[in-house]
Amino acid sequence: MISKINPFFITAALASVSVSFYLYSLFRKKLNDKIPTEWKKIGKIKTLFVFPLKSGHFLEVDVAECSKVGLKTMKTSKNLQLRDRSFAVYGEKDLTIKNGTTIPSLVTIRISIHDENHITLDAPQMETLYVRIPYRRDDNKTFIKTELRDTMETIDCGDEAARWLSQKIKQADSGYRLGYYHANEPIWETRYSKKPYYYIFPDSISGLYSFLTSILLVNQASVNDLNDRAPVEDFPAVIFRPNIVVDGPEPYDEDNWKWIKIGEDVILKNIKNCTRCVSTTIDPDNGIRYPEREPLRTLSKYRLNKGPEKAPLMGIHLEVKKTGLIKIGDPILIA
Ligand SMILES: *[C@@H]1O[C@H](CO)[C@@H](O)[C@H](O)[C@H]1NC(C)=O
Ligand SMILES: *[C@@H]1O[C@H](CO)[C@@H](O)[C@H](O)[C@H]1NC(C)=O
Ligand SMILES: CC(=O)N[C@H]1CO[C@H](CO)[C@@H](O)[C@@H]1O
Repeated sequence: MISKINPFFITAALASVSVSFYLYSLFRKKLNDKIPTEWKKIGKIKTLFVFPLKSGHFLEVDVAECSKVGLKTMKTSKNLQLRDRSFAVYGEKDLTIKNGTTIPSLVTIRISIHDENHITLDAPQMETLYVRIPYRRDDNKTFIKTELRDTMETIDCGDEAARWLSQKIKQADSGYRLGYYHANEPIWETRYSKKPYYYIFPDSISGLYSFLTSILLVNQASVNDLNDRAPVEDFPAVIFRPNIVVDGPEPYDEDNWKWIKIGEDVILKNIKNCTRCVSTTIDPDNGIRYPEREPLRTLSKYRLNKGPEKAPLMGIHLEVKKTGLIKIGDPILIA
């Protein structure tokens, strides 16, 4: 009986089943992605941070533009805007992006605006350096390796910046270089992830040289709860390197928010909880590690992730679904 069935028939049936299944899963995905219409107010924006340099010092702002690739400082008379994690230090030889885990002193390096073509590099015990923002047409592109992705383009900022950074980091004339991501014309090369549990995340969620998504949000109540449990010090929320700090809800409420709306325009989607590493144990004012691996040690005692990554959790990674301006005091709504 079976042998009488035309094999073409079987193939066609199988193909139509898989096509329907594929369409169904696309539909499911679309459903999950539908922006809700009912919102509940849970708090307001307490602080906003931009980190122009990956793992570098923070810039506290009152207002920011929330773009697809993260926060951007407002246009001033100097006509230059700084984007979150648009600069990164990379190794001259290994062409690998550096972070606070291996170089804690990065946290003391400040990037600010000098004029419309120049940024300022500042750090304790260092003379201020003015660096021209390199143009992409300078034909000075390099590919650097990042934590989760194979390669990303960077535009090198020149030898003077490289010497200054190498002096600051290891009192040498070379070794480290400054890279810049020209996000006004984003170019996502091979930004796929090397870790299986990040593999499903598309390019559209990514920030520039940020670890994963374009926005990290931290709830002040969760930081307060951690401080209540920690044996010493009052750790500031900024050590978790958030872009948005929320004032209002109960500790760890943020774990369950699916969608976040800020003010009238900006809509963000919760992508994943944030697993924390030792770069959260560095004092942002001097780059010195807090004693006893705190506050990570305390956090590990009660907030260890049960997922594939064994690390304590603080904050959530967000994708920007709708862009716009955000400012301190703006209401935060969730769905
Ligand atoms: C920091 O850099 C180290 C060494 O390259 C890497 O193993 C680690 O995953 C990075 N961590 C983060 C959070 O970027
Ligand atoms: C964090 O996310 C992981 C999946 O990556 C999940 O297994 C875990 O339950 C989440 N933890 C909390 C507290 O939401
Ligand atoms: C003008 C400029 O920034 N030139 C730099 C381009 O990048 C290389 C290294 O990748 C540097 O050596 C140049 O100084």
